[in-house]
Amino acid sequence: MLVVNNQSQLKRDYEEQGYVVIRDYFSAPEISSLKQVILKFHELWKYDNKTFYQQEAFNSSLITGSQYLGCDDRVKLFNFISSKKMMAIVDSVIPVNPAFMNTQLFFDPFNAQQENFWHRDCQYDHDVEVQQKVIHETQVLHLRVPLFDELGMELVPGTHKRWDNEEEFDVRQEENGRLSSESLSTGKKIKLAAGDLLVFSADMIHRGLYGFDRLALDILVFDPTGDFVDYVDDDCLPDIAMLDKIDDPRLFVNSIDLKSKAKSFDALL
Ligand SMILES: O=C(O)CCC(=O)C(=O)O
Repeated sequence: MLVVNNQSQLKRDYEEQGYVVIRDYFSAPEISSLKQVILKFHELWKYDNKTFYQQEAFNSSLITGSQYLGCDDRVKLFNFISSKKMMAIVDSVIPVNPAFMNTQLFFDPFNAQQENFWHRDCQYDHDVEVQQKVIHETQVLHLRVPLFDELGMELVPGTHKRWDNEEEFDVRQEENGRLSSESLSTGKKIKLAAGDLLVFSADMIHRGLYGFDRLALDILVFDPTGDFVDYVDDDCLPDIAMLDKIDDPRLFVNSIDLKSKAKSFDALL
């Protein structure tokens, strides 16, 4: 196991490149216990979302919510998300009041012909002009935990802080006859094994690499100075009874506080 004893180096690497990969960070028992909960969610989710799954899906979300998992499994998941190992990384990148946003589970599309695609997460919320601005502001952090060995992700290092070059823009936005599944000369493939942790900025240019029947849990965390509280779903947060069973609940308490501030503010309007 790699001990994260140099948190300022980790932060420096993340700030420079937009990502950090920590090999062999989680033990086999940690991954196996997480896998039990995630597979339960995944089977129930696939059954319930059969058409979507078979036609186009490549991920699900809201894993910590109450729709598919019972209290004990949710507490297990909350404890994994806010475990000492995870918080050591989160705290080094977001040192003040990091807040939990959501979880996503990435799998291979049912249709093996379905292609992956380059994107920045912010492009689904903002037009190009606003994207150019928000990449210089606070960004959401993805913590990817692969449950099986997988081909991993392809990232364009540094693009959490810089705008696309012409090739990147045309491919990502599908301009000038280019497709978002085409390769990029600036892309860097990061192969991942079960037990590794990949931390990357949601707004850097990236794409998932399909194959090996992957299953990867992404935990999304944000800096409270950014305007992301609306993305937090109440049902995905622990209730009071669950908070008592979480060893270090501050990631969730910070989201609960931000949500309640936002609600009080809305009530004033
Ligand atoms: O793994 C994938 O298919 C895409 C991952 C992704 O886009 C993300 O984590 O934001």
